[in-house]
Amino acid sequence: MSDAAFRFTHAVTRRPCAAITAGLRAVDTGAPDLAVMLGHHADYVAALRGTGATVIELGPLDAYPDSVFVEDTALCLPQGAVVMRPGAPSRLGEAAEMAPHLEALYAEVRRIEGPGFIEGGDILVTGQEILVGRSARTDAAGIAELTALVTPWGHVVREVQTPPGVLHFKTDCSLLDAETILATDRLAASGCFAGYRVIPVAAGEEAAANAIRFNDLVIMADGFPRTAERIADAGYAIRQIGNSECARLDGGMSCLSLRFTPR
Ligand code: CIR
Repeated sequence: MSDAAFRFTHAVTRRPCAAITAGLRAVDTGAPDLAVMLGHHADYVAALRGTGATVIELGPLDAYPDSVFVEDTALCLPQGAVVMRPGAPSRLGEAAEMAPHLEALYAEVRRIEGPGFIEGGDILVTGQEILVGRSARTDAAGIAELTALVTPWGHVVREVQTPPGVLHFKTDCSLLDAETILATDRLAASGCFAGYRVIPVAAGEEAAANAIRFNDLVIMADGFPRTAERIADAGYAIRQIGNSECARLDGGMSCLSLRFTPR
């Protein structure tokens, strides 16, 4: 089992833009408040930096309302990065915006050229494999193209299913360590985590499942006390960050960064 799945020297984030009020959402609960979101975002970046990592903060991109959710634009592996092809038409251009930043950090950057689609939120890299959930944003052709790109780097890709009505695979799960996954019951019930230790989020706290393990910290959204207690009881150090505004746009802790150790 390798710690490479959660020990990182670098992260990339992007500050939310004024157009965030037009971000995609499944259910409209009102526009996010940019000032509040900026505060949460600053706390998030500080938590990443506090683990000793270098955090590259990119500037706001008003042409792309959802551009704060950088995770969907790329998959960053030790051997190289793969620029995604988002399935949301309004987000397609975000991937091209990210590519030069990755090229500055990595010797090798590959691209999903299509016709398939794939978003980083559907990809969970564990200590042993890469799980990719088929969803409304990620299709079989996108997964096949990713598989062809990363298999030569020694990775094993396994296609799984994002639950119907759930935005991304990682909306419902997170890696806590190389063999431990935090997951909702609805996702774990599919059997896709056989062979892993699963810590279930508490009933009614499904939105807590989108967390990240980043170096010594589990960074999770605040407001989920029973799930936080379960994670702490399992021995992990937790940092809780406000997520009220990103949650209005179906975003959470994983969406806000690319996390990696370039070779
Ligand atoms: C979207 O619908 O694309 C954004 N509003 C939220 C993206 C969240 N990203 C993620 O889960 N990786």
